[in-house]
Amino acid sequence: IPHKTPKKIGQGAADVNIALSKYWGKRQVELNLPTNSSLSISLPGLGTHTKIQADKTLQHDCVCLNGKRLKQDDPFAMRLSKFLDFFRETPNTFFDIHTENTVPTAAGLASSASGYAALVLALNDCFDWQLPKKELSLLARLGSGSASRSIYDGFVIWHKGQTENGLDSFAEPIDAPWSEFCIGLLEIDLKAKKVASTTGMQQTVNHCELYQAWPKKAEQDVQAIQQAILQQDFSELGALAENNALSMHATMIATWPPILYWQPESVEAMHMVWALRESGVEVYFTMDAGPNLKLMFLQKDAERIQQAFPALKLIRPFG
Ligand code: 2P0
Repeated sequence: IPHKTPKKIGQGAADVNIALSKYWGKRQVELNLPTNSSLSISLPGLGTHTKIQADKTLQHDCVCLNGKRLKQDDPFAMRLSKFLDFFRETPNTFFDIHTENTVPTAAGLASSASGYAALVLALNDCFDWQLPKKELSLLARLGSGSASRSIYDGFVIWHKGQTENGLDSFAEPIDAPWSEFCIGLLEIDLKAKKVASTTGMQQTVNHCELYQAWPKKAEQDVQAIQQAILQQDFSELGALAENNALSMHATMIATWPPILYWQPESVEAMHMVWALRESGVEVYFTMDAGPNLKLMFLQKDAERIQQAFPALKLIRPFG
């Protein structure tokens, strides 16, 4: 990072993303280096907007989340301050941060992904670094792994990288807009999750025998899903993504103590998706570290799917 003095109020905005091939497990915790590559789709209009200003008169960082000033010992504020330690001009330069989420915080909709991506974009503006996106992605990764993917719109691959310093672990866009591709958000429960992703991942890596099989499968899925995107083969994409999500959840369930993010209503919704598919409507689901489902389908089937799930929030990533 070029050493520059912070100039002005910096601003940044980024969207959340949903992984079609998941990031689950770190080979190095401090730098958020993943055990496997992952592939996502960004959701326009759902995300985070952040403003940041360096202020030499402050005694500590001041964090406002959705208009509410957080206490210094709030876990969200502490995680943010730890990340900002990378960027202080002097150890006593603190920041005033205002961040607004248009997704519920910590409800399995990856607000940390859009949050750290927006923060890095705001820092880039504040310090006038003018960094290329690849480097912004790398910096966002240091805040939260999945944030590396939220630097871009559309389909995105985060390459796991191999080096110990992580300079080769960043995301890049896949240039393949697909106007018919739809995502539907099925909110089961928006309360904050009980097991944070970071904790869940480490518990799985350390206490699940099935996890051994995961990194190889994940790498194959990233490649196969990328092919399906490039060929616009929706059936292949949906099947691979649903299987990838269930395989990730299988490793969580098989860890000890077990981690099960699903609620009874999540399982009910899975059965409804499978029943719809059997009736000839092509719809697939994916799930993250929470009880909510994200459906994948094509625009031509949107009406049928909306009828089956009236509460569905429809998003057209390339609309
Ligand atoms: C993903 N998740 O690929 C996976 C699927 C959750 C399940 O990335 O510890 O908040 O900050 O690097 O990025 C959520 O994990 O974890 C996540 P940290 P992060 O979307």
